[in-house]
Amino acid sequence: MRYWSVFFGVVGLACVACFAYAPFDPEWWLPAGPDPKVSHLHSASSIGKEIDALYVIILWITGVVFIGTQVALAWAAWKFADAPGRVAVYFHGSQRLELIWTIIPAIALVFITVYQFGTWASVKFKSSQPNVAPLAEVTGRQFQWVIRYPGPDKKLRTADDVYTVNDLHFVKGQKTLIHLQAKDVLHSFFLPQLRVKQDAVPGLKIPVWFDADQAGHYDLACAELCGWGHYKMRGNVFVHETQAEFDDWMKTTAREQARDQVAVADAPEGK
Ligand SMILES: [Cu+2]
Repeated sequence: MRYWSVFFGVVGLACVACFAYAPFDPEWWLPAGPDPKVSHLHSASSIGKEIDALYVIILWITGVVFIGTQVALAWAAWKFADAPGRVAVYFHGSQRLELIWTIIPAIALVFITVYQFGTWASVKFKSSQPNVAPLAEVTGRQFQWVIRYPGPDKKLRTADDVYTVNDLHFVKGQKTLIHLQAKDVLHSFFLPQLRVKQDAVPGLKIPVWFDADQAGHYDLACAELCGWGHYKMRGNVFVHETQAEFDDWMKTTAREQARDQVAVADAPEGK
């Protein structure tokens, strides 16, 4: 019976075919920026390109191992298929084999740990944060992202603060810093096209920075299962082409916010 050998061989070939096809379709693997012509196979953020390069290295390592094990599996299933009169051989483990399959993965993991360290430092270390005033304070709560921008006075927690829910705005090409926090449980601030993922932890204010080299619409998501309404924490990121465009948006939003507050204050009792 050599069906299993054929089966494992075909599965291996199908996976290799997917692997070969992936570079030709930007939606297959890593999410790209809004303009597929510019961002084909590239994240739209400066740090995202470095992170993608790490993914590619890891894909090569795991790809080679996968193909190797798949070929070995198909070969063994073929060669040692059940045959009339053949008796199975019993043995009690092999120290040499166990050493080999412990040491090789350990070397691979240590290599990845050391190799990615520079990227990790440039994403997460305080010393690599851009030296700019925070754009906004982003608070995860069940089940929305509340985003609070300092108003014209550039100070947070004053009367002219501007709020949005699930909508984050910033300007193309600018290194942008936010302060991330959580009100109730753990959430995870996730910008897939920009390769940003950071847990929001109750009691902590965590600085997070990013940028985008294309204007347009991106996704904001919560990547931590935070309760029944987790799916509602899907938001939007709008990257403005220019600072002037961003300022216009901010002014309009502030005006609408002021109008709504007046409307609430003027509403008759009980409405
Ligand atoms: Cu959440």
